[in-house]
Amino acid sequence: MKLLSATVLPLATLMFTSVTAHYNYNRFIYYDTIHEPWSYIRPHTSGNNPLLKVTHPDMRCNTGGSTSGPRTQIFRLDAGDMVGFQHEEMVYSHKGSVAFYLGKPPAGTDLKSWDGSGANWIKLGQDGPKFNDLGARWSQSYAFRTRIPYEVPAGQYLLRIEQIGLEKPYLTDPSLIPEFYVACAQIEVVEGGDEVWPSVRDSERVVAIPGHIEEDDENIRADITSPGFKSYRIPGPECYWKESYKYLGC
Ligand SMILES: [Cu+2]
Repeated sequence: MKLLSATVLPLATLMFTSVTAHYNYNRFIYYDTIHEPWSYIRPHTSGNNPLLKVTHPDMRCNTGGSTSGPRTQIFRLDAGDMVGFQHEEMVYSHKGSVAFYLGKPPAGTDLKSWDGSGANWIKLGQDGPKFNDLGARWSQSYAFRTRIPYEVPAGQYLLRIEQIGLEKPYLTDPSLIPEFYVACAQIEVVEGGDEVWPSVRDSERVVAIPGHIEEDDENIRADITSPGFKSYRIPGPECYWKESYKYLGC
């Protein structure tokens, strides 16, 4: 039956390519609008290749992303708005957690020229596995979304996605770590919330990148196919804003 094979074939292709192909979150999402590649997202030179070293400065905004701010536009939005990142490959993301971070340039540095350094990052939201009797279930998609919490004060920020591929060769070669897929959008929160940006006194939840995840964190080497895989802590700090705790997976 033609109808049946036409329905099944793309799915089979999808399942095959999802084992091998990598991807690249280069489209910024605002509600239902999926922008052109690299609009509002700092260009990087990694292509579809993941980052493999959690302690490398490229973890901030990917390779080249610390200096590509001046040629990237800033997207204006309000606290409470829905945003996200999408990639263009015909594959789902690898199984693994996803987290959204917000970074604020230090005083005296404008957003476009900030390289992402310093303890100026907080986690906004995250998504990890749900466990039931059959094991772990992961959200796998082309796109991940989050809400800008209502507390976020007006100002300019880097919005960063960090999706971790946990299916990879660290299980046979412990010197390797999983695949990190990272991108930064430049945003300005116009109508912001009442709270202030966290001070360094909140240091446990205000982090530098790299530094937000330890190299020996067991959660970046979890054996997710093992029958003993029954719990998981999404790497990185706790989410910062209370709004995040309510419904952004924190
Ligand atoms: Cu991969």
